[in-house]
Amino acid sequence: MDIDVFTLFPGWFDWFREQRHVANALANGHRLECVDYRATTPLSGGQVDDTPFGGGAGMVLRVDVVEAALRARYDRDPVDVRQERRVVALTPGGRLLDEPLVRELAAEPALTLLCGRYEGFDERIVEHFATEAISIGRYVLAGGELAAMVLCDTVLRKLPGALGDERSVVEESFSEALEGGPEYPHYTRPASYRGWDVPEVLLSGHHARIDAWRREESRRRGET
Ligand code: 6GU
Repeated sequence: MDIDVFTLFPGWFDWFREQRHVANALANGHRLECVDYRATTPLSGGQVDDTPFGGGAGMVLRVDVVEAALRARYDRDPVDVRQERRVVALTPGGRLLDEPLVRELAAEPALTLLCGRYEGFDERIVEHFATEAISIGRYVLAGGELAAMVLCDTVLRKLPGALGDERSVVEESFSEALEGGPEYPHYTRPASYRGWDVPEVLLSGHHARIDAWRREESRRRGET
């Protein structure tokens, strides 16, 4: 997987890249690189945003600034970059990121993530340079950076070798093994704590019963 993140705050990703599953993925040959919109802005003084036409609060990321950054990175018209890789604009109103979408993205060879700031993107960026708009939830973040990290986190942990134990990816919340349901509850030692006992079946060593119990718990959690 080859991920390029376009952002005004590349430094935010330094911490993210050091986290173990991310670091593992990078050590295994996957790539996560940041591109700073400011490095290639055609405007003076490092300007990247502007006031909205029609008035209103906040600033809007400019289409010419994003074009310059994409051109510098891919050496072609950004309108054509979309033919070769998925270009995701991170915006609160986009398609909600869920497990099926994560699986879809994890199967791609390359992703480009565009982070907006302030009030967001000039709509022409989303319309002409992106293949899609994605949101991580129905609330507004100050910018797309945290959403990009959430997306990278979920995608990178799907890749072989990112987690210590491949089973964690197969049988986790919302996976097909659990028929799309949430994960079953987990317990570890001590088996009894303040009178709160671990369900007896988990201590039984009876794998078929344990499996059945977990599937039932996952199904029940999915009902609410
Ligand atoms: Cl992708 N961006 C911003 N700015 N806010 C969000 C979001 C994205 N997803 C949820 N809230």
